[in-house]
Amino acid sequence: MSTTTTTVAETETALLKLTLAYDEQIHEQYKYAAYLPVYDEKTHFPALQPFEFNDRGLVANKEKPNLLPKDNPEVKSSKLTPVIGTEIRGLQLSQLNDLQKDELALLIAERGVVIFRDQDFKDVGVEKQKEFGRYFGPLHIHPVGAHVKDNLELHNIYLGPDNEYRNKRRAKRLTSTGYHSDVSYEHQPPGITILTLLSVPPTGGDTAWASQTAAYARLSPPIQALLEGLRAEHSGFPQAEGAQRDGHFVRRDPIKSEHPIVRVHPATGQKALFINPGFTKRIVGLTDEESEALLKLLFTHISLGQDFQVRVRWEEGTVALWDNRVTAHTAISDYNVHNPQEGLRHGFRITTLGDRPTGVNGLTSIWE
Ligand SMILES: O=C(O)CCC(=O)C(=O)O
Ligand SMILES: [Fe+2]
Repeated sequence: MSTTTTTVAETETALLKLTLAYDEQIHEQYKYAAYLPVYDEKTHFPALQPFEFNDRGLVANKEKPNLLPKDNPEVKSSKLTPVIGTEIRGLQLSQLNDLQKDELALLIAERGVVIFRDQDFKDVGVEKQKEFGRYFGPLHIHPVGAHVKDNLELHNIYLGPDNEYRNKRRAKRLTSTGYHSDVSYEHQPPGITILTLLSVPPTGGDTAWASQTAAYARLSPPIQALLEGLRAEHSGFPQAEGAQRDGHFVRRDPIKSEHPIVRVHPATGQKALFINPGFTKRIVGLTDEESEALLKLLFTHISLGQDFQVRVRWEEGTVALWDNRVTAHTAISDYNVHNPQEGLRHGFRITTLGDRPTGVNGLTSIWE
């Protein structure tokens, strides 16, 4: 990765140390240069504090007459698969009113992921983008990731010839894919994530989601019953240690949480598996061998279940919104960043924090 460190005068007394995670010369003419990845290497954040979460889906009209009116042929909604994923055309996220946003929150919870095509969202400016996200929950600031300059709530998605950070970290693996639920180690982990791509490669760079509701439902009743009584540990430590090893600044100290393995969604009441290969390390109360065997079974189940997954191809103007409580997802980094024909893939993620996970029979998340 070629990076430069610039010291920018923030105020007359404080200095902001900013590392650019891209090469300025490559992107001189780029329309979204202001969204390229940087690292603020000075601002340290305290631990996130508990907050009361109000799921917008709870007050939504289940029929969704405002979001998906039956008498408006302009608004086209279609299921991408029977199990997971809905695609919407003919609506602008940037113009939704509150009733529509409430119904959208419920739709995302029900369908796992909702794909909006032909959006102007990438051009409405950072303030409007953040305001839209905040409707669904407080915005998460990633503890280690690159972000958009002056906007730590905009987590950066960029792989290019001048930034191979993510590729390099996975160089020793057979595949770069890895299913996860965003920062699930947080005590109140994310509900809805909003991913906007600013540049889309002509082919490749899809994203895939797996339905954790379906993954749970497929399990046999004895295994479901076993898992419903258990919690698993989700850890932010390996991510922070990896970042530190690579010379990156850790802006919030890493934490762990013990979340119920079967989570009940507050708005739909549906049960979903809440473990993922990205951040779940062990099942609490089991021996190491039992925990490893059971997690291996579940991770394989999630990763191989093509019949409860959806893979989405990005288009110019696509925005994806998913519910981390009922899905796992993975980037598919199959394009060659050194081949200009394979193009540039760049975007930003707005991640909204959600409820303290609740499982079956009142089992809740705990932490030290
Ligand atoms: O780049 C992608 O397709 C997804 C990356 C990701 O995991 C995220 O934005 O949370
Ligand atoms: Fe993610």
